Amino acid sequence: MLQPNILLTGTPGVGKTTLGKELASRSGLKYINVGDLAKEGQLYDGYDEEYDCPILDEDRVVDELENQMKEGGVIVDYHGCDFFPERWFHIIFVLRTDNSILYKRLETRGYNEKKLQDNIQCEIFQVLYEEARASYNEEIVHQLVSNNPEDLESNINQILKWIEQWMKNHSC
Ligand code: DAT
Repeated sequence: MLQPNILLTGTPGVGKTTLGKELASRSGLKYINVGDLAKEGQLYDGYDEEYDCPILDEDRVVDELENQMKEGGVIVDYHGCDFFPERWFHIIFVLRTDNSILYKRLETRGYNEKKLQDNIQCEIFQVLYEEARASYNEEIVHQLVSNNPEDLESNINQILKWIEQWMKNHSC
């Protein structure tokens, strides 16, 4: 494996997609949005009436991604991480956004009040950060502030540097 696999996780709206796509275009790594992948392949296992969204078929998602993850050089974007095999990722970034900023972003997306409140609570209780720390070696789990365009730029540069270093350490 000559390129690392990176997981971008965090509450919906924190900026995973924005960061992941930009990072992919600047690093040459491949970007995979698990939500889109599931939609395209209909990798669902029922429907959640309370949250008004399809339930991800986690096993099929893992099967679908396995070969690409073995090859390396993949940036995975998803608001969850406990069902991915631990061996897949070399580093995990949990994006974090201040509540008032996140609220505005999700409002712009047209989320209803319940969905808005659920996601804001998820961010307040750092649910995704705790999930990442519980599912992976804590040493590879890092938080990144994602409030404004300056944060985005600095996050990209930080991750690009990490990728470069990883590749140096793993070249033969
Ligand atoms: P996610 O993929 O985590 O759901 P997104 O990348 O779609 O989030 O971003 C949600 C919105 O916020 C979108 O309109 C772009 C904007 N955004 C993302 N990161 C940002 C940042 N660092 N500064 C300002 N706006 C940002």
